[in-house]
Amino acid sequence: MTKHFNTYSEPNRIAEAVEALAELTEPQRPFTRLVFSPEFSRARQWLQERFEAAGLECQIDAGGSLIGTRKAPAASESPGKIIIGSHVDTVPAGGRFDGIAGVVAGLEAIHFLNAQRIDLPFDLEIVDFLGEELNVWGTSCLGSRHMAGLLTDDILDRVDQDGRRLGDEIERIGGTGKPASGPRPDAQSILACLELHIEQSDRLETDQIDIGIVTDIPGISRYSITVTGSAGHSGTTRMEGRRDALVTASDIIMTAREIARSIAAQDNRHFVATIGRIEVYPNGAATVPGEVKMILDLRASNEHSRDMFMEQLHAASLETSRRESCDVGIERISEASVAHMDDALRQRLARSADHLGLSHINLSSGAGHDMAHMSRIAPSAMIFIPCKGGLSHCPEELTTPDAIARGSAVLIRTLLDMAG
Ligand code: HGY
Ligand code: MN
Ligand code: MN
Repeated sequence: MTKHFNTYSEPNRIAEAVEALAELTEPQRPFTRLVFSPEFSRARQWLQERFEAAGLECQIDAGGSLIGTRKAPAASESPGKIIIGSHVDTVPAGGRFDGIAGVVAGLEAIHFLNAQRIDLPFDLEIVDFLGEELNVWGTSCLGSRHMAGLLTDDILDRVDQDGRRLGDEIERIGGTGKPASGPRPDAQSILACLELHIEQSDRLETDQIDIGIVTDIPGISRYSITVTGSAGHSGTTRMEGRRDALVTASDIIMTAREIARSIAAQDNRHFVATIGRIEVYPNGAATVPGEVKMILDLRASNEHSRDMFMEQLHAASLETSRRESCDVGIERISEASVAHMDDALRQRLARSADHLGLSHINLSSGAGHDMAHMSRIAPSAMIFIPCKGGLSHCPEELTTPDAIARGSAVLIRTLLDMAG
């Protein structure tokens, strides 16, 4: 039986593109393509060749994102533009589909329009947003933040442990390395920003639903937590009176989990908190730990829950610090409010899925995405496709070419719908 979505998108071509990009990884740590890495540059080159072969005009914008544009016919009166984008950078030992599926879906739209010789009455931009994943400079979504005018000087001046300044790295791959003075100058003419992404959770797979239509992307806040005690000889420092920074940090980690559990249980919208990065100094087996640095990653659709969590964490940390005679410092690194996806675009996406006979549900995103920042400057929306077991940010991440083709067909139908 011909699958209706095959009219729009070709799973074999999708599989070939995904496999080609999967080759561009650190060989000893698949699948790893960190922003600014040699693998990343090779992926950019591969992408630019595919964009050009599909007739797109390519440029690297000021923020370092790769943009392939299919222009509206010259006769179109002040055409607006629609953006379809995602990202090809990965986390360390990540997957083959997080971000990549969305860029490949954008190319599928171009192939369909070219094959059908359809001219849209607006420009269509296919975008690989620079550095969507959290990086060593502590900031994710570099390209979309820049487009939204949110990539500031203090972020660009950050230097990693090898002395690489973020602004210089952006300049090295073709951006200006300078902060944007505001949203991209043509933001007013952006009719829509659309992104296809794997769900990175298991709701669609469990409920056997083809398409997720994203309602909102939780606000991501990140804090550094520093615990300072006294390093000492593990053999001679009596148990009484120790100022063990790691014991204190462990108490804070457990308390953070308890507070997050109780808030998540009361909040019917998305709330999670994770301490996933910890550094112990001097980290010697024969030394009582003197200092611990941790990163707290907090995701909340409801800002009241976020504020309540931080209030309770501060209070609990103060109590722990007194009991353990260690100092505890909590500093905010970044904060973003919840991003609501555009209602009218969500309805168009739902209509497109219906037209294609695809099942769909509304759901909130647990992960952060470029559309969170693009939604600050233009109507933005996302669709999710199922992924195996909801796994992501690991080599086992898996979805199928058919699932990407189904999602691509929804994007293509929506473009045709918007073209009238
Ligand atoms: O961290 C995130 O949520 C996304 O994968 N960058
Ligand atoms: Mn992603
Ligand atoms: Mn990711």
